[in-house]
Amino acid sequence: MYPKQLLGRSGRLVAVGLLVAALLLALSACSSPQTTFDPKSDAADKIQTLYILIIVISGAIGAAVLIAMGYLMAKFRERPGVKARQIHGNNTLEVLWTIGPILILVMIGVPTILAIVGATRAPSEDALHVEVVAHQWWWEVNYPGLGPDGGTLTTANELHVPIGREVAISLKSDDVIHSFWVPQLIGKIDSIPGRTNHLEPFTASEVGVYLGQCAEFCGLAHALMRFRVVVDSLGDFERWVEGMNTPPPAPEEESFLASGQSVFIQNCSSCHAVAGTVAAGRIGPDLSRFGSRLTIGAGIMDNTEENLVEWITNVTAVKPVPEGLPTALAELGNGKQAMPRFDDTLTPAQVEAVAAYLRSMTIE
Ligand code: HEC
Ligand SMILES: [Cu+2]
Repeated sequence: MYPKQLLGRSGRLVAVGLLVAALLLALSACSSPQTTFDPKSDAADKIQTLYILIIVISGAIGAAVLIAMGYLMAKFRERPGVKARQIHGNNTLEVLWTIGPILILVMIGVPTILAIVGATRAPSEDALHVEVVAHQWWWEVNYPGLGPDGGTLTTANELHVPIGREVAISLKSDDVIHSFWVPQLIGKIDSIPGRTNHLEPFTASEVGVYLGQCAEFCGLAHALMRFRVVVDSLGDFERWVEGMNTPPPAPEEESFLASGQSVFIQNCSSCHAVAGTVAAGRIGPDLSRFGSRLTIGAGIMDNTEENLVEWITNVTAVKPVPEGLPTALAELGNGKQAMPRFDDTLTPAQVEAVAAYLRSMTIE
């Protein structure tokens, strides 16, 4: 009868409610795009194995302690007329509960340390090298050697990597500390100003699009500093590299797209580059073949005509970047500037034209 005495009727209801809530919370994590329980690379697999090992061991200990506690509380509860036995030490027990935890810590510690040391291993010879530079609040992505004539291929907020080939990502920061995390593939590790950090080389095992997120508070728009890792088949990856390296066809003279291009060159090219054109600004994300990108604004909205127009018209309505130039970012030095709003300098028709021009540059 003791559980009834321990917990009143309402107490039991609350306990059941809490259990159900915890279960629902755990289940809701199953379908999240940021889940760590659905690894799609060897490195993420390793982390999951370690995680499950630790959960199982600590779960078993937690259960054993709770069951023993409940049993002992019930068995040795106060009874009228019975006096508790007074015990002063027990050598056998003390030896056991010293050795037991040591063994448990070794079981958790050895694989953990091996995994940490393994994470610092050098990439294999044919690994694909990607250099990521974190900016407030977007990601610059460079592929040394993959650009035209063996130069660097640059893009932003979207990493393409081939399936089945090792990928070695190095991380830098242009301003404050950020952190690179793609739960299903790799991470997380901080990008620190003045340092180059290296993620554990990983090999993706399934074609798909994986969500990444800055995982270190880095200012106002930190939560809106996302990115995508696109795992391509080998053929798709080659097509992507080739597409990025092919200069986009010049728009037909006097056309709508040509007017968009000239708006772009006049208003945007000081900050943005489009490979194969005169636009070569480096302050904002590289917009080469922007039409092939999935998202806008460091992964915060889908790349649609409507969203792009909204972004260019008034960026501050969708992302809390500092307003006006020179900006708070510019005061940090570093030549940094935020994306300005264009609703007072461009007409709606001009915004539509420049949006159409950017979206016209796709990869077949
Ligand atoms: C003063 C520099 C500056 C100018 C001028 C500028 N931008 Fe930007 N732009 C930025 C910065 C910085 C970002 C990154 C903002 C962020 O995501 O936090 C950005 C982001 C973007 C993005 C999203 C890129 C991505 O990878 O998702 C687009 C599209 C864009 N700008 C278009 C334009 C267009 C079109 C113009 C001209 C009409 C323009 N920008 C003018 C600095 C600028
Ligand atoms: Cu960040």
